[in-house]
Amino acid sequence: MANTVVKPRTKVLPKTRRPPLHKVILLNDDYTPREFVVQVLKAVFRMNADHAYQVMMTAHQRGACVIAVYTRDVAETKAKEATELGKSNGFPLFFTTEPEE
Ligand code: TYC
Repeated sequence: MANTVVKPRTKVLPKTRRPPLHKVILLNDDYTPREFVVQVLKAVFRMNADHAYQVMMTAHQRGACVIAVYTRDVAETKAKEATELGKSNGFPLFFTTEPEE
């Protein structure tokens, strides 16, 4: 048989790795008004009033609170935007990011 077609025996698996996620963390401070923190959480992280209040109180009582996970770019952009909102209103409100383990 001159024209035998040989099928490859190895299966090609698709590469479906998801990008690593990064946490956005809200830090407590003694100066930013609670209501302002809630407004920022609603505006930048699209939280409803109840969730924003809970997250703000967790940071207030424990010192910090993980508020969401995103791809690195989105996490860093949102943390920066939220921190800038505080700064432009004269508050030391601070959001940071950290890769998820
Ligand atoms: N601790 C602030 C106050 O008592 C309120 C606050 C809560 C500030 C959470 C920052 O991440 C924060 N006015």
